[in-house]
Amino acid sequence: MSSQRALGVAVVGTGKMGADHVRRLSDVISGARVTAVVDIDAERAKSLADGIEGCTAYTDPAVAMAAQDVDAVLIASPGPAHEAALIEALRRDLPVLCEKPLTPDAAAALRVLEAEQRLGHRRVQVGFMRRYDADYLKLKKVLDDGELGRTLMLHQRHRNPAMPEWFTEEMLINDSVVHEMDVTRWLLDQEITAVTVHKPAPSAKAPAGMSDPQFVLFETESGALVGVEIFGHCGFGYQVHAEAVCEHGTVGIGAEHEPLVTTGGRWGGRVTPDYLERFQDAYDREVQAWVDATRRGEVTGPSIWDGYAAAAVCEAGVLSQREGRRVEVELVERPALYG
Ligand code: ISE
Repeated sequence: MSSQRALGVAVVGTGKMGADHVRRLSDVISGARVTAVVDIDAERAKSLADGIEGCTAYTDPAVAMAAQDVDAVLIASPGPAHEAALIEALRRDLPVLCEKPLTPDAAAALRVLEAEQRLGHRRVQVGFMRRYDADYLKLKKVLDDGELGRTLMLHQRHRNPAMPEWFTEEMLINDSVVHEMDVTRWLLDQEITAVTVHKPAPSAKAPAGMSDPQFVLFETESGALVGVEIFGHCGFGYQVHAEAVCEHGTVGIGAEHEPLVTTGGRWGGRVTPDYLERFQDAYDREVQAWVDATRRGEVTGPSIWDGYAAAAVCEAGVLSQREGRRVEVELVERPALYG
């Protein structure tokens, strides 16, 4: 592909996240255009494609990837559909941005990792968008600068106002805490070695069959302890906090994202309603970075190794959630391709 031509992107999956990426690629990102949208719901795909010049609707990702005007693939379908789409994209040596989770389990992630290794070069960026969030980048910089010394503990809070009715208890780990798994590995630059999930008395808002909130404890290679509160149905808004406790001080983000207003003898502010708004800038930066790197012929950002490592931690987390015990994380040896 000539670096002058806009990158033709096939967006696979047009649910909440996929539709938002279609809008982003069409209206916000430079250097790319949506040439294909893919959804098992043919009507949904068609109604999206109809609104975009030069865009074709498909129901089969493999057929879309074979189209002449498709240079790259953004996968935003549900997790269980990722493996087949990733394997097909890798077979065609197409650049991919794959939403998290890479795959629902570590075995599937390993199969994808092996497919990329057979190719001999990286092709896939995994959509851990918090790595592109301005607050998280500042937090990472303070830790990397080293003045605070070693990180001993991380406190993280991840609150959602409510989850869709199909959201399961396991998804609190696989779909939500997976972000804190990646953030922890990235901030501390090390692997998570064990997970223990604790369940306090549930909120009255917890749906049947789901203990909500939960407290997830990670142990890491250096002996750091990382606590994550995951609350799926807090009711009041979307909040994500992180605080690192280091040898010589602490550094935190996410306390208040919105302006603080004082009036009428009171002070306060708005809580962001959902992750699309809270992380809008991060998603924009992430997708722009992917498009720019792809047009330069490079692959940057979180790798399949990061997706695999998070999947292995998720697996340990779901087992701990089910059995109420500490579970160790097992990883294969890190291949040279991933540094
Ligand atoms: C959702 O799928 C996301 O990825 C959001 O970032 C996360 O906050 C939410 O809990 C997930 O369900």
